[in-house]
Amino acid sequence: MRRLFITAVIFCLCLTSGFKAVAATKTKTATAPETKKVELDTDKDYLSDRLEKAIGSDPQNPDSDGDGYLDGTEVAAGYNPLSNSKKPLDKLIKVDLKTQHLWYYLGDKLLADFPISAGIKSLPTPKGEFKILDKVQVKTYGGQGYNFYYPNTKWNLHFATGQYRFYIHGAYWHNNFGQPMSHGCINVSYDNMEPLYWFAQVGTKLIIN
Ligand SMILES: [Ca+2]
Ligand SMILES: [Ca+2]
Repeated sequence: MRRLFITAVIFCLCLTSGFKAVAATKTKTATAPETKKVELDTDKDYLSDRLEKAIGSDPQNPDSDGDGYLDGTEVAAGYNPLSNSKKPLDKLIKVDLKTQHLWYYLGDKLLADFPISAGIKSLPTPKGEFKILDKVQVKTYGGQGYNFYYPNTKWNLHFATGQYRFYIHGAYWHNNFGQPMSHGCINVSYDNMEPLYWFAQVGTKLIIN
C-alpha cells in the first residue's frame, strides 16, 4: 500500500502541476501547441468518464470500491478500482504495424484503441515484446545533424534503445495517423497520447507485431 500511496502522490502532483513548454530556439518546423486536453471527469477522481465507462467504475463516485483510494489513483498505480484486492492488474499496450493501430488494456478491459503512425519502410519500428523503460513529459526530436526538428514534443514513452531510442509519443506536426510516417518511433495524436501516457507505468508490457 505504501507503493500505491507514493504513486498516488506523484500522480496527483503531475496532474496538478502541469508544465510550461520551453520556448523553441529554432523556427525550422511548426511550434508545439500549448493547450492541454482535459477530458470530462465528473467525480474528479483523475479518471475520465470515458475510461470509467470502459473499466466499469462509477463516474459519479470517486472511490468506486470504497477502499479509500480514488479510482484514478488506483488505475494509475495498476490496481483494480472495482476491488480492494492488493494484487495489481496487468497493463498491456498492443501495436499492429500492418494496420497501424494501437490498443491498451487494464486487465481484460480494453480502455482505448486508435490509429498510429509507425516507422516508414526505410526506418522501421522494431517488432517484439518490450516494456516501458521511461516516461518523459517533454522531449525534442531531431535538431542539429538531423533533417527534422520537433521541439517540445509531449507524452513520450521510451520502450527500446538500439542505434536510436524508440518511443511512443505525441506528434503535433502531422495528422496522418493510420499511415507510416515516423523515423521508427510510434506517433500518436495528442488527444490519444495524453491519457495513454498517464495510464502507462514503467514496466508496462508492450507488444509490437
Ligand atoms: Ca472520474
Ligand atoms: Ca478505490
